[in-house]
Formats: sequence, structure tokens, C-alpha cells
Amino acid sequence: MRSAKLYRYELPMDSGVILREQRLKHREGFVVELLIDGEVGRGEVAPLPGFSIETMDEVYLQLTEQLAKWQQGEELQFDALYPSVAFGLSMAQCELDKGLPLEGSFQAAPLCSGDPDELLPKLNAMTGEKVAKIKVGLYEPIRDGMLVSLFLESIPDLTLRLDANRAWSAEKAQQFAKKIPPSLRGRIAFIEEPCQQPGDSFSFAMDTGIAIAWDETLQHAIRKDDFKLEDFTGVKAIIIKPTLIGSVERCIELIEKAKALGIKAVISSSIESSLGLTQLARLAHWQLPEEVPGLDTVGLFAQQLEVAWPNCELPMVTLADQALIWQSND
Ligand code: OSB
Ligand code: MG
Repeated sequence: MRSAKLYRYELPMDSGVILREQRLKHREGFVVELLIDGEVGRGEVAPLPGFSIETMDEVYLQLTEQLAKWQQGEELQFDALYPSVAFGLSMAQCELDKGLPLEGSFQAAPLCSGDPDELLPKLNAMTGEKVAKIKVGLYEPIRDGMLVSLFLESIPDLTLRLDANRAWSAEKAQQFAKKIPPSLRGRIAFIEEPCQQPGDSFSFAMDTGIAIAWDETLQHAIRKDDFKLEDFTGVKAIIIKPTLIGSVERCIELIEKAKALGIKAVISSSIESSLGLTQLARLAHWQLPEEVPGLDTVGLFAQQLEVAWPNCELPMVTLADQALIWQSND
């Protein structure tokens, strides 16, 4: 006997979270529950404002339609659904089928977007590979370059991932690179999307020897029917944000393809609640056990939802505290 539930959550964020130049005060999204004979599978569907194309209203309509069909006995088909819906529903299905192992990669690359002094204690606490992520492009490129060099010089076993979110012109990217001595450039694992134009990012990598990764470029490309990862080679890594990409199956296909092409794949967050983020950590450990995922975003929230992120001290709210907005009538 199948039944389904749909919750809508709203969680307060930490006060300083800025997304595409807008303060994000609350994060909202849906959690689906698929139930069969006492077994439950959950998934989070949380389109990210400014990044996802689909709205909460559109998601609601598609989700309730899919859940009703599933409850009637139809199997879910993810390909034609919005990426966030495909991701959440497929995750719920995967959990229900016991397809998602429990073990997770919870050691995320600590994220530093402002004050470098905050990063040092986190790095000192890390065991194993020391890798951190710094957002660049928010200040002057010369200042960013000096900061990155300072980190690499003062912590000899540190590897950095950088993310410029397409902030720079080709010239500004060049100013940044000039401040990084060539001997340190190899310890920049990659910089995500240095330039406004993907072509300029590509030239930047060739000219400077600093590896790049596609994030936004992948998100845009994957919306096209004729998308082939083969057309996006020449980068060190691709950033896979499942909420913006699609179903678990689609993400796994992409990971396999990346492996075959010699491109690193990094599972990364679209600021899901601790419920969705924990599932992403499990997906990352299952599919990419050697790779540190980009999941250090639970701290952007002021609360966790239902499932605890390991060692996170934020207060917890439960799904039962959220609005149950739809359920199948059986
Ligand atoms: O800038 O890559 C981004 C999260 C949501 C939207 C955009 C971004 C992010 C992250 C996630 O940076 C964390 C990570 O990739 O390490
Ligand atoms: Mg990015």
C-alpha cells in the first residue's frame, strides 16, 4: 500500500547570507515522503532563488501531480521534470529502495567568504587532506590574489578551491593570477568560473596554468537537449549541484562520464536544509568516496531540519513542525 506526503518548510538563515546580491533571510522548500508498508523514503525539493529556473508554485504543481500518480501505482519518470523536483523525488525513491548507503562524506571543504582569520582554526582542526574553499571576486582581484598567496605560503600542506562566480573580466582575472607565484599555482586545485565569459575562463587556464572548474557553465549547458559533457573538456573539474542538475540517476551518469573523460566531479550544495544536505553527503560518499564534496553550507542556516548534520550545534526543528500541505487519500 502506497501513500505520500508533502511538507513545505521555511527555515531562518544566519543573518549574513547573501545570494546573487540579495540577502537570503529564509530558505524555503518542500520535503516529500514516499511510504510503502511502514518503509519511508524522503527527498528535498528546494529550488534555489536566483539559480533555479522553476518557482515554488511550479514545483508544487508538478510534485502533487507526480505524487498522486505514484500513489496510484505508476512508476516515477524523472527526465521531463524540473531539476529540483527530479532530484528530490529520485532521492526519496532511492532511499525507499534502500539504494542510498547510510555512510556519508561529512568532512566538507570549509568555506571562507570573508574573514580569513575564521578559516585558520577550521583548517587546523581538519584531519587528512587539508582543502578549503575561498570565494573570490567579491573584492579587488589584486587583494584576492595576495590573500590566496598568503594562505598557500603560510600553510604548506593546504590545497585551495576557489570560486569566482564569473566575477572577472579577462583583465581582472589576469591581475589576480599575477599575484600568485607560479610555484604556488599547483596548489589551487581549481578556480570555479573565473570570468564572465566561459571562453575567457578557458584562456585564463591555458595562460596561467591555474586549473578551472565549470559550475554555472554546466548548469546552463545541461538544460539543452543536445548536452554532451565531451563538449566541456579541458577543465579540471565539474561542480555537480544535484538540485540544479536533476535526478540521482542523471547525476550518477554525469559522474561516470566525467570519470571516463578524466574530469574530477565534485558534489556540491545548493543550500539544502540539513535533511537534503545529509543525503548529498551520502550520495557523495557512495559515488565519489575519494573526493571532498562542497557541502559546507549547513552553517548558513539558523536551524537544522529533522536530520542532524554531524557535529552541527544548530537547533533542530522537525518535519512535524512544518506545514503538511498535501497527502494522498488512501
Ligand atoms: O557559488 O558555487 C556557488 C551554493 C549555492 C549557490 C551557489 C554556490 C554555492 C556554493 C556551495 O558555493 C558550496 C560549495 O560549492 O562548496
Ligand atoms: Mg560555484
